[in-house]
Amino acid sequence: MRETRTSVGIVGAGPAGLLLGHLLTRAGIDSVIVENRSEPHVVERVRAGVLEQNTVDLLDEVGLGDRLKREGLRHEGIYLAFGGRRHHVDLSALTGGRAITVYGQNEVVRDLIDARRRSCRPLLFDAAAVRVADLESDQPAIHARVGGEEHTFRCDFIAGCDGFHGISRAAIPSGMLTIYERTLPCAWLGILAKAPPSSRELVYCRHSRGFALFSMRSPEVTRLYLQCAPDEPLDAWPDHRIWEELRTRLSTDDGWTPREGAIVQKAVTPMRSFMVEPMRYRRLFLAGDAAHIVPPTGAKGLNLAVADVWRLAHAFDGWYRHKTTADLDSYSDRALARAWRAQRFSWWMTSLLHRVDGADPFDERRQWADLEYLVSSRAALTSLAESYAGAPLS
Ligand code: RFL
Ligand code: PHB
Repeated sequence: MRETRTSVGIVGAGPAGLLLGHLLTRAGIDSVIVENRSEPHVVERVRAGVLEQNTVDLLDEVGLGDRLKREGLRHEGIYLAFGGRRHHVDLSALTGGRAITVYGQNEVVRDLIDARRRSCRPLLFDAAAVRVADLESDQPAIHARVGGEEHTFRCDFIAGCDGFHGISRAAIPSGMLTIYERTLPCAWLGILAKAPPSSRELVYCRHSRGFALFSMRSPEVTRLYLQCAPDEPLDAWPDHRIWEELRTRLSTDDGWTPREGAIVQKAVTPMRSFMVEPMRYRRLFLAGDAAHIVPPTGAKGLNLAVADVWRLAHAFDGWYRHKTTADLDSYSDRALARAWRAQRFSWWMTSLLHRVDGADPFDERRQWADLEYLVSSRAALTSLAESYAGAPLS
């Protein structure tokens, strides 16, 4: 068995773990990242697409903005569609110039891996953390299997950035955490299609047959989602049925409809809300999906992961530079405050736009009234725009 020492041991090379590693390198703090999946798997995994203004600003500020600025698609608005009409929401005008950028999560991950390689700091793929241990001591350990061999990483701190199904959260003694959880009674069927986007901006659609979302990845690739049942078998959705359903839900009376093309990827994603409190146990800190999951309707998951590790890197910097624990001690409360706001917003967007099986006519009329009010009120639209474009990091 081999043993290595590092300052911060990071479990998981998703956006949270990789960005934390990058921020620590910039602060001169040593780290090791262990990731149980292979590099191609991590780079090719299709997930989020919408970056808030502050996520883009941060990535740019820390030297990761080149390709993002060249290839990312800046959107100053979104559309809300219902009753056959599309309503434009001018995010930028409503928020004093803030906007979102469409840039695939896998591209962010690719940029982060490249930066890590340039820094020559350890990033180990196919290296599953089996256990985090010695959490009661001031030198906790990550036990991992690296290339078939047992390896121990002895650390000052551990960052659990290993997503919802990771091992870090589970290592915290029972009774120390409070969990808040809701599994939603629906899921999203998502596809990537080789078709130039037929709208310049995203279209969030409420339809009596269920929610649909028109998004994109590039001037050649469209990303689309359909609300479906959580146990929906993919076999039930041949390509022609997906397009027919997307056309039915998304097409509007002005003649707009999604452009079709070859479907190159499809998957069903369950929807859940999940929060754990606190996001810290002694020298183990949780960040990103390891600590919270929001339904994807508000496009907040990746952005929250970025906000968490920005805060955490700052706190580690304070400890190594000045031996102060103030920011480490406030990390959980401050990260949770932002996460709960995102949870609130994602929940609201989800209930505004999704069909609820078994909803009675009262619920349906109320949902409709919510939408009518939203698109007719500058105050309501400003509230939506403020949350969707994202609050500055603070
Ligand atoms: P990740 O990305 O899940 O990364 C965790 C990493 O940890 C690894 N791991 C381990 N490594 C070593 N040892 C172990 N024992 C390990 N166990 C796990 C995993 O292999 C993985 O590489 O979590 P992270 O970094 O916190 O990032 C969170 C984001 O991935 C997530 O919040 C977003 O993708 C959510 N999301 C969206 N967020 C947005 O901000 N905007 C969006 O537009 C948006 N759209 C989406 C989304 C998520 C979706 N799905 C598929 C869940 C759309 C979809 C469909
Ligand atoms: C995406 O493009 O994948 C996407 C966009 C907006 C969301 C969720 C996902 O709310």
